[in-house]
Amino acid sequence: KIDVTRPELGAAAAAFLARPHKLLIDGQWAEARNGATIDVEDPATEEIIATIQGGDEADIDRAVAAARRAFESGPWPRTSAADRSRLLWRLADLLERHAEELAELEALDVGKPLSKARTDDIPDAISVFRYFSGAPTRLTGETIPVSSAGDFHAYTLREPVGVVGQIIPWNYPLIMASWKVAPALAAGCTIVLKPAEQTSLTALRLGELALEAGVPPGVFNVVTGLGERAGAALAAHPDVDKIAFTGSTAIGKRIVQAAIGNLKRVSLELGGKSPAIIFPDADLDHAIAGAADAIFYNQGQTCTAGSRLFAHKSIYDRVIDGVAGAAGRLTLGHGLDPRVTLGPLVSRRQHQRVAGYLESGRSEGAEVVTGGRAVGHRGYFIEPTVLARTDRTMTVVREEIFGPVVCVQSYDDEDLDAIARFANDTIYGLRASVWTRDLRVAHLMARKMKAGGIGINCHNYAEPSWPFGGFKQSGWGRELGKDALELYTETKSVAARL
Ligand code: TXE
Repeated sequence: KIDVTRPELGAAAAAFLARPHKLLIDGQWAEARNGATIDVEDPATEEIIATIQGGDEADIDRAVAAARRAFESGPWPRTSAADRSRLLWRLADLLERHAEELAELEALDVGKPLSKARTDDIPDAISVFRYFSGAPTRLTGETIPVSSAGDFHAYTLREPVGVVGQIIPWNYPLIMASWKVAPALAAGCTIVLKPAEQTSLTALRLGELALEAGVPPGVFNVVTGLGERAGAALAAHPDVDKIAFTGSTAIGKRIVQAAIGNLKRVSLELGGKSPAIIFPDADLDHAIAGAADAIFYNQGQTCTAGSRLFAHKSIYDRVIDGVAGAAGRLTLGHGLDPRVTLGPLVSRRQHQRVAGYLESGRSEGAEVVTGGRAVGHRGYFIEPTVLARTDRTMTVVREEIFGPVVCVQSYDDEDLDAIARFANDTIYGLRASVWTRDLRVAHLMARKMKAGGIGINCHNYAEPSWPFGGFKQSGWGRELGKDALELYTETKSVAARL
């Protein structure tokens, strides 16, 4: 039985919820032109907690026009690097001042445990703004050696790419906003952000705080609305210079098609089916706890989630018992309840999708070691689930489930190439982790795995300075770190005859 009574919100979060939620366009709060609204649900209780605007093509048009004006004739791209830096730092300070309010809103909106929103989501987003506040003053071109050095002086400039559209998902709303907004602002771009329709609250609060920090009108616009309306319009818009997207691989492909019209720049951070590989020599207590956290963290709704677990035959039973034991120790309930360590999934749709995968795993012959069911009389809860005896032919092994469901496979090979081939057998390539005490094995496997991020004795690692992105169908480009600035700048080459 799951306790889904919603604990009281703090005064600041309650006050935010009670305010009207509008679109941020050109520094003003506006209603959607078509009058449409979207109800925002508490995924633990299915109650409506707020109503946001259902922006569409017309609102995207207005926001893009504002961003264009701000880019061409506003102060932002011409603001000194030092001032851009100061503003980003100030925004980070404001987020920090409102950290508890943001954590409560995030926990309520996504369903995630408040303890994690407090220690991870909000501080991580703040540190991304702090990291990129250092970027404007370090964003430099190069002097280029040329063959006729006496006659020519050649150099490059790094210029902002222009008006940027950013579409983000619902699993880490404020973190995803920070990964996209902070580097774009640092580079001098202007932005139209389209948050996920399920979880737009903290993006709207970020909009308020950006105005308070002094971001000029039109530089940061937030248009809430459905993906197929507002999102599609943004991706296709002829006056958007770049689109950055995080979400499903299926929609990522549609973004690419929509971007073709004006060949806007595209960066994509898409799905994953990431392997965690435990070697027999690993510190098993540590590896088992790590593998469990790799899948159950954020209810499994993490693009890097360790959803395929590989354990050597000699330790397979112990790994299964250990991960199932960790699943059994999780407490399901309302994210705002301090005892809760596993919240509901974000939406009815996601709940149905994951329940469908559980059904498919069972019918394809996977052994349900623990969990395996939707639970609770209301709310979108799924038991943390361990599926054993899975193999590469099963849908649950091939497709991203995006729920607290891990598929365990055993291997008996000693050959690292064979193990890597086994674990690389996926269309995705976002993350891979290897768990071993043997440095040679760890670093050789790091080279052999086809993934954009490798964890050695860790899995869902992220850090503002550490580039993040995927191989294969997990995406294009790298966010965070210096690489993120590549996404938001054009290199201009200048040659001068002397
Ligand atoms: O994602 P969508 P959904 C995966 C995960 C999950 C599945 C479905 O497997 O089960 O995707 O989730 C906007 N044009 N990931 O359906 O639809 C949408 O409004 C432009 C992995 O919620 O991809 C939202 O803002 N935009 C992922 C964003 O795209 C469109 C995180 C993501 O929604 C659009 C989320 C369109 N036609 C889901 N349609 C990760 N990489 O972490 C939707 N959107």
